[in-house]
Amino acid sequence: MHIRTQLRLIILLFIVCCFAGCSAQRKNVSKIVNDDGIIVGFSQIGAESAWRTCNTRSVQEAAAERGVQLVYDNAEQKQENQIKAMRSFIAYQVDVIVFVPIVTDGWDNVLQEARDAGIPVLVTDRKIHVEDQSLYAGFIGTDSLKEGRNAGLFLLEKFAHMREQLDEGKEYINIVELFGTEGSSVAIGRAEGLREVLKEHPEFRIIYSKSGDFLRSRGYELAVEFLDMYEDIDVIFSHNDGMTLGVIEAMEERGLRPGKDIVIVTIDAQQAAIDALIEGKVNCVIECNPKTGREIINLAERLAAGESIPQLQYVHEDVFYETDDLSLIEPRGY
Ligand code: GYE
Repeated sequence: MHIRTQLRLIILLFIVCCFAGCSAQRKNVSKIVNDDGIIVGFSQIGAESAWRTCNTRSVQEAAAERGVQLVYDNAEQKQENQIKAMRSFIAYQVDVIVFVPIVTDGWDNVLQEARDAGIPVLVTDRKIHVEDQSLYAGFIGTDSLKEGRNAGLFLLEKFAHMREQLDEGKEYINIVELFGTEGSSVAIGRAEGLREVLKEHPEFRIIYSKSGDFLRSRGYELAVEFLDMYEDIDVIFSHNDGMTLGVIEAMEERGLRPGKDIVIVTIDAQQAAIDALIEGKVNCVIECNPKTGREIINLAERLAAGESIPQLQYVHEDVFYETDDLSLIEPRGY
């Protein structure tokens, strides 16, 4: 290994230790060593769902494939840990920073520091709000507004068919929403997209909306709460499969039939959700694609080479309906 790279890696370990307050002790800082590939600092938010671990794996595998040295930090769901990690990447002078912003706000300063250090930043998965859009080179990830809209369109279709099954006197179609992480662009987008589509249809009303932080355990706890509170729930709109699986568990414990007694719409399309769709326990699964590693590393290499990249890139995503030929769905791998 070239003496210069060895020196940079030793300095890296030292600086990561200093900056992240020995976050290296947090088992999360890892690196892949090879000859002179570019060095990418990757700040991931955590491991809260099967989606997240698949996303991390996808980036790590793509980096290894391309001979890119990936300095990975898991912020354990804390923005301050992400900012610490990004400052350690800056101190070390990585070639590119890639980060998943856990929430939309609070990144202006550290992005300014990266720019002052001449390090391009790629935002992935979730979006940010910054005064100066040029503080980051580009975004690649999901179109959460579209995901929310697709959920709304499915409900319009579903209840158009169910209208006659609903009691004559039933005035409203009651929706319970399991919100993702507060302040995250994906939760905000999914919620907005649904409301945008349903605003012209006042018979649909959201009677309960709480954050389950994308966690299965929270999905379960909140289900116990809202099933106690309401007799007449028609729809559960869950911002991710992890929370949905918790809901299904709680419903079945009470002898309720998910997907039949209550219509369920969920987002991510991990294998367990597709299995639930096949079993009729959920009615619509909206894909959110975690396998963006190759695109991310490709964009990082272009940035390291001084190229510009598109400011906004959405990854391809499908919707899986209960009425589809579900045998055609490829194994999800997460
Ligand atoms: O839907 C959820 C994860 O940011 C798109 O975060 C991602 C979301 C995904 O926890 O499972």
